[in-house]
Amino acid sequence: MTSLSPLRVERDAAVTILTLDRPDVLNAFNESLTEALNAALADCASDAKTRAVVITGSGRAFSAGQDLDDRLSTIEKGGDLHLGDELRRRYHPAIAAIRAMRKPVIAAVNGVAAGAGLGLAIACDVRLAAGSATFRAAWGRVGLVPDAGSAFFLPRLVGWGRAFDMVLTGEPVSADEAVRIGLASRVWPDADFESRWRAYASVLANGATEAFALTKEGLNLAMARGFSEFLETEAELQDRAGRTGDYARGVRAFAAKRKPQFEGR
Ligand code: T3D
Repeated sequence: MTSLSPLRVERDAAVTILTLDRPDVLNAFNESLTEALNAALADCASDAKTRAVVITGSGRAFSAGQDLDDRLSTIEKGGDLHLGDELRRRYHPAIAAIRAMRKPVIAAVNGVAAGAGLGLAIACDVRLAAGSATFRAAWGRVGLVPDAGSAFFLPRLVGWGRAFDMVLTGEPVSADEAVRIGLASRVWPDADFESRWRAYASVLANGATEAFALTKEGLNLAMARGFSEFLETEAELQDRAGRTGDYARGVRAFAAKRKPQFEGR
């Protein structure tokens, strides 16, 4: 397997580790990162030697979601934004690949997971959190709707009311709180985090991989029926949100490091 920048791909015995590697922008997803992630997930699916996959981030973040600088430049040029198409082309294949992967996919959430970064984490089978990690349903702060499958998975993990609270306020959820509400399953101190997730992944990679695949198939059927149809609805909703003035106001405010003044449309 090759290492595709800006994604580091590492094999540790039967575990393949995918590290989102744009630390200067908190591993925000640009075109090449989503392309590399999709290619690496396809490799993991077809590689018989890979029996568990870990997704993590380099530096102090898991991922801050879509690269908003890329979106700002389109907005300032007066270009047409088709966020629904972006989701269909770049994010939905990754989320669908994780759900379809016939081996465990673990999110080792080493720092902040926001927007589509949170979506990626909650599409995984298990979330392991570093003590300093935070989970932010940040979409509302830039005038968007939850995406990368988040409106599907978040209420299933934390319940309807808590999901609404997270999405409407965008407030960070700490790692301890994430474990308490079922958003993550383990939290370990930052200093031990990497050794702990490596050990955890190794246990899963040495498990009954075919039985795990069948287990995942059953859980997908029990909890994720309707997921593919949902992704299309999500794309349509995000397309509409991406055409509002508030989205442009949100992205400009983020770039200027100030609070957005939304007008509600
Ligand atoms: O295709 C589509 O467009 C549709 C998909 C949309 C889904 C999305 O994911 S929309 C984006 C959702 N994400 C966000 O809104 C999060 C944006 N980031 C933040 O709110 C904050 O950065 C954090 C709360 C995550 C962390 O805050 P903090 O204070 O620890 O760090 P910071 O200073 O804000 O960020 C550090 C640097 O990373 C900074 O750059 P600088 O000033 O050092 O040059 C910042 O601009 C950059 N950065 C952080 N997030 C992004 C980013 N650059 C581009 N895009 C980002 N999402």
